[in-house]
Amino acid sequence: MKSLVRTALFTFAAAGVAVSAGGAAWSAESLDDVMKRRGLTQKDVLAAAKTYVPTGKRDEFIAFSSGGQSGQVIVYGVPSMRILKYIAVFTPEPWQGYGFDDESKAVLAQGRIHGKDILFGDTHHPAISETGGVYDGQYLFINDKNNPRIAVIDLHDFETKQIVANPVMKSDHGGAFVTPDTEYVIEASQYAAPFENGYVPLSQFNEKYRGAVTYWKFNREKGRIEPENSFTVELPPYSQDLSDFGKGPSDGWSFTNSFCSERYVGGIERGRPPFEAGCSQKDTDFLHMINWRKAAELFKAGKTTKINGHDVITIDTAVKEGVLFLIPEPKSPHGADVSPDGRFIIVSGKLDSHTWVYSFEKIKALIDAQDFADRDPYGIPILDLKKALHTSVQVGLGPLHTQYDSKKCVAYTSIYVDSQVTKWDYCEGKVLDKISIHYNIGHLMTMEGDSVTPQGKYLVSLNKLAIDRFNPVGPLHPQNHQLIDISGDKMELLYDMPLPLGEPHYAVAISADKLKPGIRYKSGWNSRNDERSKYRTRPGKEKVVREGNVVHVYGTTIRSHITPEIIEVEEGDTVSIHLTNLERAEDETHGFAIYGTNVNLSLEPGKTATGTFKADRPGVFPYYCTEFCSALHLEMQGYLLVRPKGMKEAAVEATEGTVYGQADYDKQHKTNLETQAVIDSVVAFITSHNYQDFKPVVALVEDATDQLGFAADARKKAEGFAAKKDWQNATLWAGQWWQYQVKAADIGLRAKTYLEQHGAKKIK
Ligand code: CUK
Ligand code: CUA
Repeated sequence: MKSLVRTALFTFAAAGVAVSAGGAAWSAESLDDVMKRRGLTQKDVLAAAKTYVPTGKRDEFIAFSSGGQSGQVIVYGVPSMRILKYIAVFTPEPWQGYGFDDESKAVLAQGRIHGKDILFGDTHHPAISETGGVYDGQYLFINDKNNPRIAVIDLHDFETKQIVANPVMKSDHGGAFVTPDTEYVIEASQYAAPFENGYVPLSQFNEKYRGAVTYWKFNREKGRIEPENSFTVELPPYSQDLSDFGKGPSDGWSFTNSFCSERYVGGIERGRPPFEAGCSQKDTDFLHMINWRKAAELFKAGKTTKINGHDVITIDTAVKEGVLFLIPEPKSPHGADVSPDGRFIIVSGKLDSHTWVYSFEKIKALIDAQDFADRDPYGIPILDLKKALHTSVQVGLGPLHTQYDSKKCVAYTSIYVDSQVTKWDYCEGKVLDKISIHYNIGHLMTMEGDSVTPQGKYLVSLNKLAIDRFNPVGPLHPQNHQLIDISGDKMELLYDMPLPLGEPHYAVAISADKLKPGIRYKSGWNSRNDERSKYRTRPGKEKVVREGNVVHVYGTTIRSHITPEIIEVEEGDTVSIHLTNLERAEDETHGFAIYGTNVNLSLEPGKTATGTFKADRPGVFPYYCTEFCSALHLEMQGYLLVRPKGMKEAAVEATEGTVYGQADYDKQHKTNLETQAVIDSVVAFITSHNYQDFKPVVALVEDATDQLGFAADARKKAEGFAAKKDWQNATLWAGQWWQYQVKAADIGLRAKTYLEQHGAKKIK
């Protein structure tokens, strides 16, 4: 056994040798050789050098991409395009225990529609919280188009905390976007539908079907949306689409476009021309402009109508109070993107080849002068397009979305039909550059491109098709995110990243140094409601409490055991297993899964999570830790025994598989003392160096100290039993003592290696 620790030491030493041998092999082949062997051009190598992030190094930006139909959010680094995480949002995700523990099930339950669990979401547009128009890296919001909902993700732990279901909409699209100080999150409906939940025939489309924009109030301190302080502005049934909030001079306003202001209702199966024909007849649709600050005052003044328990400002009130205006926009528009300085709103027409740049200054002057060209059938004032326009630019066929550069007046627009990105100047109204992408770009994103301070440098094109870009994997292709260098005058394509998780509509990216996620929870934390769990359990306080038919198990996990290791219940009981991970060490997550129950917990350091299920049949149900957490991970196990109904409780008494005597104890005891000598030598090395200057090592030393504390406890027990000549217990506890020693040694060696590799200095 001693040799195991020794072997570990030698393995580390041997690894050191292997690294330098590898270094020699590296230099044996020149860059030219590799380029020849792999058929790489100078340009390829340059692109590789611009995106490669060496091992141990990190990315400059972090992107949050919608996961489309997966209902998740994908997190990746830029420029390496390495995927870091899938955040579970609207869909169960077992690795994070999302939808498999009670705490996260409670979050998913908030997203029920008419009481029904909705375990799928069509995520579209993520938005990062802002302070003064600048990304602050605290929260992320994303909408679900199919079931109109908004989710709140806390970037302190990258977990979904809240889902709010829209009380009046039946679908959404124009969300999530935030006000410059994140007071509100916007959600605009897509397909017009009656606000009420009953049946309304399509013959009443114009009268009863409605569009809407909901302003969800966000409480930053609590990190939650407040539905009771949120309101909706009723809109005509125009198929509202993308939205954006104003900033700077346009702060206080929001903009939402639309694409079927014809209000056409199809019915191809009844011989009527389909939606697509009827929804693209007119040359223009409408950009909706809403004075949300004034609307918020109307809400506060009670000038709302309650629908489904939610406050709605009717079209009539909105018109009368002067908070709602329309302005024509090009055919079937898509995208409504406010410039970083807030002076312009850029809209593209999918069936037009122009981007249209509206001047907010002109819009405001027209509204102030009550200079309206017309009114729509619902009485909403319509502004004159020509009078409100700053310029329009021919950017290519099928322009969609626009993003901004750090360079003044420079914008990038995705060109769907031509499969291009067009770089252009929206002040001067001229095209600067074009680059082809593969294929059919939807959204595009620049670094911090939605904020008042875009960072430039990179652009990611989110493509709808991948066709021939990647190794084939069947008829369903991955999506393709292409990384483009925008630091120079000409755009340069750097990298293709396949995304195998649904259609990512939109993404946002933030400077990595603005994100400061924690590495552990306060002990006993319910991470989903951000409170100490009432089920938290301290070491030594594990217990089983029966409340009628419900058996509560208050347990703990720590390398490498789950307490309790044997749970006995009766058939028909409901079993609620609450586990607290006692670890403080970074990345020491334990999992917990139990046969045939659909329970899987992810217990990050400090977290308390609960798995509840009905023990509806007698039997034997092994459980274990699902994260490879330590050398004795496989031994991190236990048994749930479900006795047949009415059977008398059997004393939990195991027959010994192996019987130990004094010789076994003495042998183990000797090993432990030798192991201690090895540990002491590692400790001596660490403490004789300036380890306190290395944060990761300080954390490792803390962890090792914990383990040595447990070792001391186990030693006391072993020696206690030995004194009573109970060699069975003495030997087993001596074995446990050794387990803790091995863990301490493993951690100590990691610390030692780190110090050696990072040039720690010997101190006197
Ligand atoms: S959208 Cu425009 S390409 Cu934002 Cu749902 Cu997909
Ligand atoms: Cu804990 Cu494996």
